[in-house]
Amino acid sequence: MGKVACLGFRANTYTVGGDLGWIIPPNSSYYEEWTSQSTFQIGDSFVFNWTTGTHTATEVSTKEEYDNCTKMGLILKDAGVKVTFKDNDTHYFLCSEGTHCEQGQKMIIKIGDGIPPSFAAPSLTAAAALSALFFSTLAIFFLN
Ligand SMILES: [Cu+2]
Repeated sequence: MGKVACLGFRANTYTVGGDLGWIIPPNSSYYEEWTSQSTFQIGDSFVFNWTTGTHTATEVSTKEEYDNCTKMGLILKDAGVKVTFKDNDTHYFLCSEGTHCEQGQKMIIKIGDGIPPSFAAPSLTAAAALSALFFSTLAIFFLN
């Protein structure tokens, strides 16, 4: 019965870039187009494959670093490396070799709504504060 809880949840494994793999793409929007073909969910995995050249799957922290091709971050150097995401979040990947990123070897992976739980939490706190305010207002009403 343990697997019943998983009904309706199907994690997928994607090969980044499809048949092309993770290389300098033929056009700079290639990976943007590839990611736009799918909606990614928690539990999905991504395999970075390349058979020619030297590449990395480097995850940078911010959109700014991504836009600027900042080549510092979590660097995964092995072809065939598989990355699995466990939370909704937005991940920025680029290749840190030479000018590969500048030539379009970069990709944004959005899991779910792309908003990490740590950012979703404050809205829950705000809702709790709002209901506390509502109940205290109610209490004052009855006291009068
Ligand atoms: Cu590269």
